[in-house]
Amino acid sequence: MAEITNQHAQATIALQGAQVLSWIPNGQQPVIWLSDDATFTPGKSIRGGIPVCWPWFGAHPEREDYPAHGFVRAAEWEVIETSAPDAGQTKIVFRLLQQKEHAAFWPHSTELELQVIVGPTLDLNLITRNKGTAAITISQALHSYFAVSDISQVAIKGLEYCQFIDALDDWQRKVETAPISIDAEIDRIYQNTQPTCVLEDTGWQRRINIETTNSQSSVVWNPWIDKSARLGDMGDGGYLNMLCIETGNIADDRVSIAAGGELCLSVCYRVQKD
Ligand code: TA6
Repeated sequence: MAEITNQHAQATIALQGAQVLSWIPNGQQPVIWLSDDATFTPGKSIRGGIPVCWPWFGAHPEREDYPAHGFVRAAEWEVIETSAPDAGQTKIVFRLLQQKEHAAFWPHSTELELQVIVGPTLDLNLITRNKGTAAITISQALHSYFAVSDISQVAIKGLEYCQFIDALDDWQRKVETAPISIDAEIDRIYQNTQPTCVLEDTGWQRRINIETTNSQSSVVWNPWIDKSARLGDMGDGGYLNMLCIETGNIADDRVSIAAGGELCLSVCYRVQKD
């Protein structure tokens, strides 16, 4: 783990998956949720934090035997840079360690880097470099688990009027009509999203502003009771204190990167106290 403490915040990041596990701005409630029952088993994704889903989101389009959400969240990454850009922030840069077995899933020459900047905001830049001679197409997401006071006291604003794919209703396409409140299992892939949305938490009297770059798709997920039981690592009542709002390039928004090209998917989390 990389443990970061600076004048603004604390953060913990696992080298496996370059997975942010916690970000706590000083004097505030945690922003990122980690399951009480999370397991730290090499090669197994950790429940909570910000898993990196790459180079496919969800099930692989052709091979159902390939790991869900790609292979990098359970792979080893290395730290290639640390610095203190300014104003007491801390920057740490991870690169995916190339391993032979990856070629079976992904026979392309690519480089994957995650830049994490910890400060008054939390900033992530996921950079894909296509080192090959042909274009590649990927889908991806920063699968963020947010900590909430109580799931009945939150609402998501900024996805109204967006089309979404309902993973719980035969992948049907529907249109969002209002701010989103959660009172049951939800699993939706929003398309053509705006660069920003907000998670309002009246219980903790705060808003988490989610500002994105190069992303037109967001996923909203809460497993609720039955799915939590099936997953087995959500912790007792964990679904009451977490909500995933994931920033990505998914479904219609999957992206093609030209030979020699690169793409940077970015997100910035900014907490505003009411
Ligand atoms: O992002 C939502 C989702 O795709 C859900 O369908 C659910 O499966 C979740 O990801 C967690 O996936 P995981 O493979 O971590 O159990």
